[in-house]
Amino acid sequence: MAVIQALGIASSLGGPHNPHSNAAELIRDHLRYYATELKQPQLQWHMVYPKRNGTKDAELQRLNQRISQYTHYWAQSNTPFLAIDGDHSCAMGIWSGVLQSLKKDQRFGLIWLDAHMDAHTFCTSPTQNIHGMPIAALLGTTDKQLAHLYPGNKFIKPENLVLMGIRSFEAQEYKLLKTRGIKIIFSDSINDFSQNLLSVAQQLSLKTEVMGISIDMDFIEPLEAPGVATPVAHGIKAQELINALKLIRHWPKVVGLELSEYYPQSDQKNKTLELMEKIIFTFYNCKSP
Ligand SMILES: [Mn+2]
Repeated sequence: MAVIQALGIASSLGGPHNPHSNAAELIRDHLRYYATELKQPQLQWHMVYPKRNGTKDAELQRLNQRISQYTHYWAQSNTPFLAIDGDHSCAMGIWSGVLQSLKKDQRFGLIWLDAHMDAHTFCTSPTQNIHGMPIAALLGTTDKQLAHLYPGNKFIKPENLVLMGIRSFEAQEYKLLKTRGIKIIFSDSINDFSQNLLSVAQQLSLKTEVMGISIDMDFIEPLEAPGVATPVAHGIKAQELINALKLIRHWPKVVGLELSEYYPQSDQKNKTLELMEKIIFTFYNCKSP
């Protein structure tokens, strides 16, 4: 199988806890152990570490700039990639890079699986945590402070973004998304996630040439994925996500997969770590260890 470019981002600068994240390193090391036995998936790892100087905003701005250079290059050369980051603020760099790589006739569709809307700005966020803002940034509906953190000047079109699994949000976020007509599938309206995801992917695929999937691990039921920074009850069952990913894993339009918000300190007996590995093995169609 083709080599998958894997980007590990050792940052949780945008979250409420420690700014360093060892999430990507843990996954990389576990996968390396299995990969020697199974020889799959063939992941070529690139690690990105935040540089420790300046303000948090300045660090995140530089970090997302660097992230976007990787994904820009991979998307431009149609090279599939996996990105693992400590918190969802890195999605700004990951998907901005893909947006910048688009040729004139190409459009980009993003499926965002998350318990939260991540559509705050500094003006509306009660916590000021930047991991709650990447959707607003990707849409280009920011305040000045958030705009400064976003690399590039290409934004996602509202009609090409779908949020699924939402069950925790503030009124201002809902308003921002609603006024732009963004499709939101709330967690409590999902009965058959595989069918829901398949139909979302099919619809997006009709109007876009390049697609991406971003999975915030808090999308999943917290009893099955406790290792997240901001758990919310009543998530999607892990097995439902695995089954659903099997339906879309070989779509040539899907250039990248992001796994975000793994917070090892809250994990229980590596439950979340092992689930992430299962997601990666499933998505890249390898035998699960
Ligand atoms: Mn998120």
